[in-house]
Parts: sequence; C-alpha cells; structure tokens
Amino acid sequence: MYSLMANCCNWLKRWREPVRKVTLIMVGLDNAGKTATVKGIQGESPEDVAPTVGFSKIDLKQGRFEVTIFDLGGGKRIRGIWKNYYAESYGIIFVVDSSDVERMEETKETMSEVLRHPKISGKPVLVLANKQDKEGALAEADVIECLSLEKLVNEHKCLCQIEPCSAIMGYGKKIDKSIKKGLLWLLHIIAKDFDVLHERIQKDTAEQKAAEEQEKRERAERVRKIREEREQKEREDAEREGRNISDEGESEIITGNPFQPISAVITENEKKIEKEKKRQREESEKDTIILKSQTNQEQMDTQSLKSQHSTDCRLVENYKSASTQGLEHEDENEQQISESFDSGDNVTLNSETESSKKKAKKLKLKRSHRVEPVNTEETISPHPTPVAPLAPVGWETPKVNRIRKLEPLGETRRNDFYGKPLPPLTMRQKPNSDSHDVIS
Ligand code: G3D
Ligand code: MG
Repeated sequence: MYSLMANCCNWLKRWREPVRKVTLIMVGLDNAGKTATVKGIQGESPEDVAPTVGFSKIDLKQGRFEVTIFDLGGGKRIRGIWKNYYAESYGIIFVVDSSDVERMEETKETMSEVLRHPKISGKPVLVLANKQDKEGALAEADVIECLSLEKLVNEHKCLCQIEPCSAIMGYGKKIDKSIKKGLLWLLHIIAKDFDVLHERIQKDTAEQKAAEEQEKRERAERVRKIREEREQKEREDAEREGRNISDEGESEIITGNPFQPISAVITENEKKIEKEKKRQREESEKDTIILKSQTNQEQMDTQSLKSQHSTDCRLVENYKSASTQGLEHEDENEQQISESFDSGDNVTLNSETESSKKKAKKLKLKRSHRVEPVNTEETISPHPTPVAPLAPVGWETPKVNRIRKLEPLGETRRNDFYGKPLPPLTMRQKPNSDSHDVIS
C-alpha cells in the first residue's frame, strides 16, 4: 500500500514537471558510427549510412524531454564547426570506434580538445565505445585507458559515463540497450541539474550571438577599409597616369532605376523628339522669312485668294497684315485653310462663296506642282508679330514682294515628321505610262 502511494506521488510529480527542451551534440571521429547511432535512436535502419556532410539533426521525445540531437560531421576539416554548437548543448555524446586502435590517439586528442572548451567543460559526457560487434574491438576498460578518460573528465569537471555498444545491432525499440541506457543516464544528469545548466546555456548563447554580431561588424569594417584603400590606390594611379577617374566613373554609373517600365521610356523619348522638333521649328521660322513667297505668280494668286476669303498669308507675313486690314472675314478662315494645307493636298476652303473655294483649290493644285508648300505649322505663330499694316493686295506692291526666283522642285526644302530634312524630290516616269509623271 505504501509503495503504491509512493508510485502515485512520483507519477504526479513527473506529470507536473514542465516539458524541457534539451539539445545534445554527437561528436567523434569520422567513421566512428555517429550517424548509424542517431538513425538507430530515431528508429531507422543504421545500415548503408552515407558520410555526413556538415550535420544532420533529429528530434525525439523521451519522457518529459523534447530532445534535439545534432549529428556533426567528424572529418578533420569539418571539426571546426563543432564549436558553434557548444553553447546551446546541454550534454555531449562522444562516439568512439573501439575497433580502430590506430586512431585512438587522434580520438584522445579530439576528445581532450572538446572537453577543454569553456562552453563544454562541466557538462555531462556520454562516451559510446561503438563497434563492439567487430572482432578485435577494444573493451570498455581498454578504451578508458587509451583515452585517459578518467584524467580527462576530472580535469574538465565533466560527469562521464561510458557504454560499450554496437549501433548496427538494431534500431528503434530493438536498439542496443547500452545506447538507450547511456542516453537515459545523460538525460537524467541533465534533469538533475537542469536549472543551472539552463541558465548557463542562456548566458552562453547570448554571448555567442553577441560575438557573432561583433564579428560580422568587424568583417564589414574590414571589407570597407579594403575597398577604401583600393579606391584610394586607383585614384592615385589615375592621377599619376593623368586620367580623369571621376569621368570614367561617371560614365559607368547608371543613374536612376535601370529597370523602368517601357511606357516611361517611350514618354521620355517622345519628350526628346518634341524638344528636337521645337528646336528645328525655330530654325525653320528664320528660314521662312527668306522663303516668304516663291514666285510673282504665286504672290498674285495668293493675293487674289486672300481677297476671296482664302489665304496663303502664312507664306507672306506682310500679306497677312494686308489681308487682315482689307478683309474682315479672313481671320476665321485662315486657320482652317492652314489646317487644310497641313492635312493634305486637297485644299477645301471653308469660305463663304463657292468661287473662292474653287480658286483656292486651283491655287493649291497649281502650287503643289510648282513649289513645295511651306509648312504652315512652322510659319503660323499663335501670337504673330505685329507688322505695319500694308495696303491691301492689288493697291500697292509692298517692298518685301521682291520675291526670289522660283526654285526647281528637286531643290525644294522639305522636312519629315521629326523635322529632319528629306531627300530632294525627283521626277520619275510612271511605269507603263508615257503621259503622266509622278512625284516620288
Ligand atoms: P560517422 O557518422 O561517425 O562518420 P557512420 O559513421 O555512422 O557513417 O558509420 C560509418 C561506418 O561504420 C558505416 O559503414 C556503418 O555501417 C559502420 N558502423 C557503424 N556502427 C557500426 C557498428 O556498431 N558495427 C559495425 N560493424 N559497423 C558499424 P559503411 O560501410 O556504410 O561505411
Ligand atoms: Mg556521419
């Protein structure tokens, strides 16, 4: 009755205990059997294990413990990573290949190095003297002796237990009992001293984190210094060679975001084209003064056209003034006419009388065969420069009407949509026609 009550009390006590998360590390030389052991604990077959690259990790539940075991690679070159796991480790499992007598010295040195580390000293160590199934494997006492284990653990104040075992004997529930026993001993020791261990681990991990941060900062600082030195050297070299390093640098630097949406690039290009066109327009305006009219005939036609509610006053500014003075209705029509000139070869004059329409059309047709129409857009100014009013057309010939000789068609000045000069117009014979010429 008494023992039953004691068992119940123990069970209640354990039930009230919080779940404890414990991290363990499994270390030892390569080929000692670490991965095989871990697999066996996990319940997987330890046969055909591949060499561990870096580390592997398993999680298991053991009583009130949630255990994480890091199986760290044991190769000579990878052992350097072990120390990164020391701070968070509550205990150590050290696996020894008992059959490999030749490497016992190396094993001893390695173990000594581990236990000597300030983040390991004082923590419990489980030594698994593995591969006991193999012929010629050292017995427990021999392993203790070869490794000078007693001396080592006493020196570093580590509680230690050694278990002779064989990782390939079984796995899961059939795992070698020595492995299970050793694992339970380790967890028991950790549980006994859990609070102290836990506090130490918290402190050590915080310190390690801070050290890592510090190292990261120092590394960044080192990189910055090296870069500065290199740039300084480049500057000095450039100065010595007489190169302008800032120019070279600038040409390489891409300002702004190089990955812009295509619409933004198109808009920017359009702006540039518009700017260029404006510039060319301004130049053309200067030229227009020279090309105000081309022939006397044309002048006369223009004058008569103006007098009939149509106008080519864009060509001759003086005429514009003249017609403005002389004809009250022209202003409205000017714009429409000029637009018609822009839009195509057929001039449709929006004047009041039918006869003026016909004449204007006739004039345009004539002009289109004689001279290149001056780009009305170029000559029209939204705010035309006021000029002294002239006498209406036909009453008096203004001085400016000393018009240049009509230029041949092929030399006529033309601009394309972007304002660039087009090649001269040429006449060619239309194929299969001997009567009509076409302008190409
Ligand atoms: P490691 O993780 O410590 O490097 P592994 O070692 O677990 O990879 O095991 C290395 C080799 O030893 C494996 O053989 C594995 O099967 C074998 N081994 C592990 N434990 C034992 C054991 O208890 N007895 C015997 N006989 N062999 C064991 P392979 O051939 O796969 O390299
Ligand atoms: Mg391994």
